[in-house]
Amino acid sequence: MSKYKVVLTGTTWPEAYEKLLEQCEVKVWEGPGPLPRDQLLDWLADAEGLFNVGHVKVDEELLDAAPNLRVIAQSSVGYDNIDVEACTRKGVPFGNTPGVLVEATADLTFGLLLSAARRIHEGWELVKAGQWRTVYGTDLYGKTLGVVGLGDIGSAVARRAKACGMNIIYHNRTRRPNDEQEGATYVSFDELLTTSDCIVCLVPLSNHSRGMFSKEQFNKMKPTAYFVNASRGPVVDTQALYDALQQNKIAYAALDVTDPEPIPADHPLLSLSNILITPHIGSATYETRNSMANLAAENLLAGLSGKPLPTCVNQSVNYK
Ligand code: 8YV
Repeated sequence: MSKYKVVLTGTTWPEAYEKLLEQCEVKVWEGPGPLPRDQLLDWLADAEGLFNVGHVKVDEELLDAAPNLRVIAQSSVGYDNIDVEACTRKGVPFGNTPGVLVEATADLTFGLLLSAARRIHEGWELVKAGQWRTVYGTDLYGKTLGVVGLGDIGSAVARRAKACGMNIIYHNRTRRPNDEQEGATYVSFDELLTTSDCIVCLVPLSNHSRGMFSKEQFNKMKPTAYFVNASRGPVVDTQALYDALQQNKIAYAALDVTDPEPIPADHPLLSLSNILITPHIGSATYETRNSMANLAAENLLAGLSGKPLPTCVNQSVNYK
């Protein structure tokens, strides 16, 4: 039986790659840098599957350049880079990787909050500089955590916060049915902004959420507030965040995602002392990334053989 023609926009984990090689003839971009768009479109001319390792933009242009494409798999839970409606219209199922990255991303998100609150990273920098002195932070115990986007990852963060004695409130576009059992109280966005001691943003990037944290929102927060973003950079107006931190409208920010991303070393945010930034490592553990790649490979191979994807975003799609 001839092998499926598949394009990988970057290298993936060995276990997943071996799975793909069993059934696929692959073209894989090994760098340097991101796969050039014209090269990708050329490779897609006869491709049946696309394994999207980075967040390559999948739009009408790409789909039109890939007439034989039968499935797209991406190793991420977020898919703001994918025109899902166009994929559905073109009969191309798209699979992401929810579920497998929840605990790792929640660990990193809560770790950012804890490091910011207790200045863990500042303490380490002082020790390295030969300055053995106290760095004061703030208690999380007894404080109110406001989760914006209480989904699977948000719930896992709330679980961690509850274990640290925090009170949990949240705001979603729609209330979660079992929120009280999770010990999370649904409030309006405004009430969350004005009453939270710590705010964690975990909403997917969409036309609704883009720029949802801007000057107006930061001005409503407590001047002692800690703000954490582990969703997507463009959910936050970067200039408004810089101004809020620089003017002490809020106490501290901890980000795993930025806009722009990657954030350049000379960006004004990096000149501030009340911020901590990590390079989009929410799901970056060996175990979790391997699981994500394996799930993405399962999605790809299912789509190539005309079977339902284990985690399909556009389940209404009529396969080609
Ligand atoms: C990245 C993420 O995708 O899953 C997501 O939506 O943002 C992260 O897990 C991961 O870093 C792979 O690029």
